[in-house]
Amino acid sequence: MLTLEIVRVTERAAVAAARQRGRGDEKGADQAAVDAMRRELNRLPIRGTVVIGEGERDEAPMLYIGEEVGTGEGPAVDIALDPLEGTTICAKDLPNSLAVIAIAEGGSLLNAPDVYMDKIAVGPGYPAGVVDIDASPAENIKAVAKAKGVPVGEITACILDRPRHASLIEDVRAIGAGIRLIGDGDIAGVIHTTDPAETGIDIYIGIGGAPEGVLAAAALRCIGGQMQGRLILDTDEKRSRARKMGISDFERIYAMDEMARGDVLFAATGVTDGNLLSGVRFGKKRIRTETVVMRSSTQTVRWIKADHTMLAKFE
Ligand code: VTB
Ligand code: MG
Ligand code: MG
Repeated sequence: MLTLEIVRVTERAAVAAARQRGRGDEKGADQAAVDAMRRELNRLPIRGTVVIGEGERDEAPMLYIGEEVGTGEGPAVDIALDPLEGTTICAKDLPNSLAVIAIAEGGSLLNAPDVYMDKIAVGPGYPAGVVDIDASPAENIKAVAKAKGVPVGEITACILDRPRHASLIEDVRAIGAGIRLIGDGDIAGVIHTTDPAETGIDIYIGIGGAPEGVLAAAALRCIGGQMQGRLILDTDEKRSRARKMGISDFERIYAMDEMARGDVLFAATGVTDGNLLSGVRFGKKRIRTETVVMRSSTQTVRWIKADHTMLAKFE
């Protein structure tokens, strides 16, 4: 039942963010999405705890880690969310910003601190272990090409455009593979590996946010694919934050199903236009949204195009 309920949560966060789309105001768009997502979450018949949210309680007044959401009746669940993934993308109206949520049984989502995570992901259809976060980018891309049965030159890797990836980018180009450099939005980057025919992306590699890593792992659990992540805990301050969240092995490599265990629900609504989801459209009499919602236990992936005509009620 929650599968459809959570669609409304991301839809309304996406619509709220989209009203601020292209305005150059990242904070305003983010705040609008957070407000809308929180309002809708509190209507769900759950006893939810935010485990991946907008930050610690002191710095995030809403949807902070540990906040309880829902009506307080119903199943106890863990919630990972990013009301507006890709605030800069939204502010510039560039592709692939999303409103995102994942819900799982209490205790099943990795309580990751808001640090960086090294990530690698491929979609379904590859032999187990085809990529390895400890192998070189060249080895990983060659393995993917071999398993796909195409030359390395026909593989495209998605990488966040950041100075920290300079040598990664160089290594990938050195073997002749292509790179889709993205400005932000690596949850979308990971999800795009699941449908290379549509997106043109075969593999995601690089360092992005750990919260986004857990959300991406939740999505891949439902569609299929492989992902590994390793938290980057390179200062005492980060290590002590990690320790407070129950993490003692700072070098640990997390497999996809160690970041998101058990039965997981995942939903994402497009805010700006993207490769798999169109952004919110404001029509004369309706608002149109596109959402993907999925469940790991049944491996169902539903694409929901919705028209919201009762605008007043929609607010
Ligand atoms: C990524 C990406 C996000 O932050 O996790 C990235 O998914 C982290 O890297 O959309 P930077 O600190 O270098 O931005 C975002 O780009 C923005 O939250
Ligand atoms: Mg956010
Ligand atoms: Mg984000």
